[in-house]
Amino acid sequence: MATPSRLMGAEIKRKEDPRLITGASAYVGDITLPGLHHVAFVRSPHAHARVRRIDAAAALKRPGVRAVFTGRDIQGRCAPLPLAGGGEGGEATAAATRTHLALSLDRVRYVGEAVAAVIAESEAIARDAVDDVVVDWEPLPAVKDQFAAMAAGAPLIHDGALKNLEHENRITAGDPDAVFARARRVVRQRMVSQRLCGVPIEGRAVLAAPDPATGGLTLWVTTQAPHGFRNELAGALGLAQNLVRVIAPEVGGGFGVKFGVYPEDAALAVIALRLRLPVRWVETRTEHMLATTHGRDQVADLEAAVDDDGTISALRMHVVANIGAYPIFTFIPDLTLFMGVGVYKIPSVDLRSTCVFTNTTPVAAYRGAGRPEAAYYVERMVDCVAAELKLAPEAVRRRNFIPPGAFPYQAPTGQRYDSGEYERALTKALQLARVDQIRKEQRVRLEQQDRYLLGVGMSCYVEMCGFGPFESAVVRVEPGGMVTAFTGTSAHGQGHETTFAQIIADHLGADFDKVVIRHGDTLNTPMGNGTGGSRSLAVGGTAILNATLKVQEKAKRIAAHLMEAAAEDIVVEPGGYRVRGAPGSAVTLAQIAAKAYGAGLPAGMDNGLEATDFFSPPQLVYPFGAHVAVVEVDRETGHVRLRDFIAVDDCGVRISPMIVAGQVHGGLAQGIAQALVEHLVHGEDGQLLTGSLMDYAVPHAEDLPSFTTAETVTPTPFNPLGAKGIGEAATIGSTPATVNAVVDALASFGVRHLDMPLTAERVWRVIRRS
Ligand code: MCN
Repeated sequence: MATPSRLMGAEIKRKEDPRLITGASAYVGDITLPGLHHVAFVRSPHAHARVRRIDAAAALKRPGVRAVFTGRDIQGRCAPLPLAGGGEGGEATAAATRTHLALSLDRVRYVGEAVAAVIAESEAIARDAVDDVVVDWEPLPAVKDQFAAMAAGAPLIHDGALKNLEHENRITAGDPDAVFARARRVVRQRMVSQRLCGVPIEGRAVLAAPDPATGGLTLWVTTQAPHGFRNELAGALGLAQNLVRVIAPEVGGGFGVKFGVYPEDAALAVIALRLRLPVRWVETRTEHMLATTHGRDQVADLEAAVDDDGTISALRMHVVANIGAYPIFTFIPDLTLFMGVGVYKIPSVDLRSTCVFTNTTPVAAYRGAGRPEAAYYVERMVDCVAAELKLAPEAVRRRNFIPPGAFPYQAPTGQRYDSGEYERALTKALQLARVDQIRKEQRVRLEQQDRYLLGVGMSCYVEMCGFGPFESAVVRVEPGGMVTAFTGTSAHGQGHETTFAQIIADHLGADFDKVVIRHGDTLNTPMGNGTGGSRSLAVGGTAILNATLKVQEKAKRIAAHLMEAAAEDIVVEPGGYRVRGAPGSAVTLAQIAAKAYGAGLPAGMDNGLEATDFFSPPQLVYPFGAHVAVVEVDRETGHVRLRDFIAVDDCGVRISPMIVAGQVHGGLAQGIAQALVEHLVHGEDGQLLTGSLMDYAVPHAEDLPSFTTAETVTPTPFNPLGAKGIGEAATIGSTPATVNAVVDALASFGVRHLDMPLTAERVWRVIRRS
């Protein structure tokens, strides 16, 4: 590191919080423009239906209604939405036959799919007028789950396809068949990672307005990746990219569901262009549950070949994923395969995935996206192995860990794990949890037939993150010495303004409070890849560091010129640039900036003090950790109380420990919620039965204990910060630890596995059965 850290690694309050907690900043729903009109969508009440006719006459008569658009009004003005597909290395089928339209023309494939948009003077009028639009539906047979969709004779969701199969993938290494054939024991288990909803505090919203300056469009959107959004939308509209400006103002959480151009976004863009009006749509919570992409929804069959001492020598896994009606981010099951062996040295693998279309809302990224599923399967499997061999779960883990000396570790899944010390994290977590004491208490309670059964569960996870292909940064010292930086990441709760300012302040000798970080506007930020996949610090933070170092190098040369010293002798210290060994002489960044924008610079040096960097990571980074959950299960009611949760997470070097702790807290809440309460449920006919927060359980503060968080620090050698991601890590580790704890509490009833969510009813039924 070129400069000693002062702020990096320090507990610093977040720059963005004063405006957020005082409600002083603007979300899409707060933005208004002269002539603003409002849009509401007519959505399918059927999981699968033909659209025979749409009659908007009554809606158009309602006072305040400006227009009603159907798919015909969009046709020819917006291409079908870009589709993901094929996965990484997977084999795609039926790709040519799928089209995803902004407003469906003649067929709908899930409840909530939009077929018409009402444009009115107010949001209330637009919503009321939606009920006036009469659609003549012809319901068709629907399939709601992946197995029904793959059964012979299942209705085909996309015309021209032979099956409802999107793509399949397979990773094999070693000699799994031979290892299984001679295995002492084979442990098998089917597991379900159920469908979840994103539920950010702010739902999706978009405001599209014609831009008179260019003849194009400006959009304010709740997106995690404004540049990607702009490029996709411009492509669909046939507009030049520089005619479309995308602004992500304050965004109230995303959790992976605010990626890409949604049908509503494209529809609003066309409406704004055609009517020459600014138009806004703000999602309702029910629309969020129905029409924003869901997460998870996989069923996995696992088999482990094990020796008597707990060594796992081969793993087979087949993941069957329900990807919903339209293919968006269908590489997520591939990520599950890539992380299939977790933290363990398992030489032989046969890992398969099958992505299946169904008549449900599309499934895409949700915090962790594919890696929580992988960690859940392998960490539950290890507990199943331990139970079958009557070994302690930590003993099976220790026996199979990839040892610290093996890094960078070439996993059989093709991943190259950068660095790790898995046993150290587990030992720390078990110590913090005082596991020996818990187990003593557990025995006593069992002997005394206590009403509350105690359970302790653990998990050791590793994830892949820090995705490329690059991230960008511009760092500019203004003439007055304050710093403005622009990043291609797009935070929506993660606190980049704070961490990036820490990096800049330390390396430029700048005042932290005078560093302003700008993001989320394609007009003034360099092309970037947004925020997701816990990439922003490892990739975007490195771009910030690199750009800052380029500025520092020039600032040193100007300081040397000002102090008549050699540039190599200049050191950056808090508040100024000094000549090494000459404590008296110093210049401030403001003095350097004044010179940089003034006259009399050294010969050959240009004016200005700013630099750009595009950092392309040489490979991914692999954070890891160990989590321990302690639960009490009420024998009478089946209710699970999480008594204690210990998370030891290793994200390499931490720039902002307070933000890291906050990310861990949020991640734990989401991972634990999958284990215990959250589940999007569809009826047989494809109707969503959990269409509001009355039916879909999100965790409350009172459901969660005060978390114990700790860390180990294993830097990555693959970026100069030594930093790995933390945004998803705690979601990944906490789900299996919690389920393992509940299963441990129920072991005396002969329970070896229970599918999530572990609601009181589900647990009570299993207790009653035994
Ligand atoms: N950080 C740090 N030191 C590290 C690693 C990270 O100080 N070694 C800091 C970073 O500077 C950043 C934060 O921790 O301020 C998270 O960084 P990172 O792990 O790089 O993740 P991203 O910023 O790319 O965030 C994405 C990640 C994902 S994928 C989801 S989903 C998620 C999450 O972040 N959604 C969130 N955290 C969320 N937090 C909030 N409040 N809202 C969401 O929607």
